[in-house]
Amino acid sequence: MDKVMRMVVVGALAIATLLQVTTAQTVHVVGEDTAWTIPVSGSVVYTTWASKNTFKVGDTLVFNFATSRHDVQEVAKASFEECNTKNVIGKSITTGPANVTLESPGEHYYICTVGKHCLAGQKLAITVSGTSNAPRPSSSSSTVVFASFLLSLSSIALAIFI
Ligand SMILES: *[C@@H]1O[C@H](CO)[C@@H](O)[C@H](O)[C@H]1NC(C)=O
Ligand SMILES: [Cu+2]
Repeated sequence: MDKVMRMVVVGALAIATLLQVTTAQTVHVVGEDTAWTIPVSGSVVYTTWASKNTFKVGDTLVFNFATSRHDVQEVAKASFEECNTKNVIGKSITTGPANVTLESPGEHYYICTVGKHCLAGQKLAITVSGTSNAPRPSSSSSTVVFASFLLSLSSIALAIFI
């Protein structure tokens, strides 16, 4: 291969690597400073928070709460709206803080089943998109480190094989 061709290949590989890395998983801290609790102004806190985030399969939700004060239960939409546990999905998570990995695309609903917490607004609805989404910038610094690592690795590989 001539020099120009090599540069094209290296460039294409570097871009492909970067695109792949920027689609890496994101960690979302539910409610940020509000954490996972009974929100003072009701469920709007979680609605607003969810609207500011883009959720993707493979991402992680971090529910910050103290064990035995709250829990996390995924439910079907009907149970989310009525704050009941008639249609639960999986087991409730009773140990906090808890990490939940988003394993499937679509709508996901989480409530706290302690007392009347859900009725008071401790409920979260999110929409998770599939893995084939367009890449987006990641805020995680470890992702950036990982990106440069992969880039160096691909450069070394190219230096050897071309
Ligand atoms: C949950 O995720 C956060 C952020 O990635 C991490 O720091 C923490 O160790 C995780 N906790 C558990 C219990 O896995
Ligand atoms: Cu609660």
